[in-house]
Amino acid sequence: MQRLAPALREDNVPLDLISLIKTILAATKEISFRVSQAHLGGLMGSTLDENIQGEVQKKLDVVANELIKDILLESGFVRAISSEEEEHSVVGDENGKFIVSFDPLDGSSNIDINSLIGTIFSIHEARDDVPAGDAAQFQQAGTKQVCAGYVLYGPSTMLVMTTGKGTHFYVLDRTHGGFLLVERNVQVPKTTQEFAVNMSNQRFWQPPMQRYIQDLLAGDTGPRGKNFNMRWIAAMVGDIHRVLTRGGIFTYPADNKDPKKPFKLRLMYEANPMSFLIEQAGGLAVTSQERIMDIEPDDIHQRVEVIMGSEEEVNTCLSYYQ
Ligand code: AFP
Repeated sequence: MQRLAPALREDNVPLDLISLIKTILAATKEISFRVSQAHLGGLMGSTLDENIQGEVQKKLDVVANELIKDILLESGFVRAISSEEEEHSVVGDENGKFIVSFDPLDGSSNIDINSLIGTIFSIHEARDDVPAGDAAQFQQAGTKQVCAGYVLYGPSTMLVMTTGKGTHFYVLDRTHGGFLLVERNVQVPKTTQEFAVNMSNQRFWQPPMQRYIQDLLAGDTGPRGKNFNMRWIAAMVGDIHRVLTRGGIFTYPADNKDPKKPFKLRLMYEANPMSFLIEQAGGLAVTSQERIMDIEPDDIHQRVEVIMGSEEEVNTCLSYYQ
């Protein structure tokens, strides 16, 4: 099995980007170890603080954020970083070629139940026309990502990553400490009979999504004429990993539960990197109105509606909005 760096060189990924990727992965290997230690490492449960999103921070959220932030800022490769756990972007090295957005630990509510969690990252080239600390550094569409990926801390620790030349799966080999390529050019099946959505929000959705899910639930006696299965892991990394592995549609639709917050998922460090991975695997990633990666961001913590996965099913879902 091929190691990570030779696999990236084969895809003609520039050496400085390979170095940055290896830097991020060094932090994720440490996070993977801390996650596996669970209670033994004294990192279960919450801190007494809330993050910028108004969510209670878990101790592991804070540790994972510090690990990635510190290693990136010391590396010299990044001009600025933004994280789910940081209110503002943080300036790195003036000569750094890249900016990185990340969710240090996605699916935090799964930490205490020993279920799937992961780290999501998205890399853009830094803009030379604005200062490192300028908000405009991060106002770059998803189409401009040069790399995106996640590390899933599951029964095995897996890296799923794209640099724009397909989406590839790697597994952390603990015997030598590196990620090994296990599947090149993963493809999301075009059709599916599986969907992922938090059904408890059903009454808050817009009518098109209500009708679409109702028709899935009607199964072979309804207009779709086939039965659908439902899965919800409550960690986007877990749900998207399933979609990349065996197909499906994943959605976090707009809802009116809190009129000030119609969307849940974050564009820069959840929706954009996952969209890049899904599109590179032949799937679709959209809102009910547009392609996610075309959105011009105006804030690092911006939220967005998400519908992604198997091409035919995403198109069927979109047809309910037309
Ligand atoms: P956290 O990373 O803040 O725990 O949120 C996870 C998440 O953003 C995404 O990974 C899940 O798909 C979604 O929230 C789960 O949302 P519900 O709370 O509605 O299940």
